[in-house]
Amino acid sequence: MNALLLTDVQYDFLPGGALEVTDGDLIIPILNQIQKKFELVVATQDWHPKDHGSFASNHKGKNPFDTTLLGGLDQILWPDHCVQGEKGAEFSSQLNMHAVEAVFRKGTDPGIDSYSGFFDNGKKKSTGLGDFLKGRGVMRVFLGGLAADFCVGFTALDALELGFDTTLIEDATKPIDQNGWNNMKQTILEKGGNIISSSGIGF
Ligand code: VGL
Ligand code: ZN
Repeated sequence: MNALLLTDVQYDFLPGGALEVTDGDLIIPILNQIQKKFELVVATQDWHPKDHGSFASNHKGKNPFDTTLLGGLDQILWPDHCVQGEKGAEFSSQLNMHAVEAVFRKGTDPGIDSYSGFFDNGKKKSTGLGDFLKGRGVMRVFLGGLAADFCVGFTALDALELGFDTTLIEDATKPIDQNGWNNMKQTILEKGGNIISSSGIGF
């Protein structure tokens, strides 16, 4: 069974959002188009409390994109984004959510960030996504969404570690930073992941 994972297609990562990804909106028609090829579609949602430790605003004297230590881990500080219940945390109304069977929220603990849809950055807590997919008999996962160099990439790396055959759909994702994305792609390929174009989905 093949599953499609829609990663964080939320207003704050789209043009005009608090942590906007350039051309992030261009992936939405592609994600809508490819959903019909999959028997299972799930989504992740970045879902932070206002006092989240990844927000620069919660660290005196720090600015967005500065770094700090959070819970003993290196942390990039972000603009406030995807605050629980706010517009920026909502899925784009352009994204077709009808076929999405489950949504996995992440980043809810103020003391740790969570890029991957499977685990927080310290691998302390699981979201349940891995068990859900395994329970549904999923062997192969395909990924798209935002942002390529953070949440999509780290979700792909955890999927590989959990033993899923993992494929990133390159035209269905966009990065915050192109260099970071080049490095992430390299790592995904080295760990056995696949990177394809949506036109190359072979079923
Ligand atoms: C993300 C930075 C902070 C993402 C989430 O969805 O890629 N990036 N929070
Ligand atoms: Zn976040």
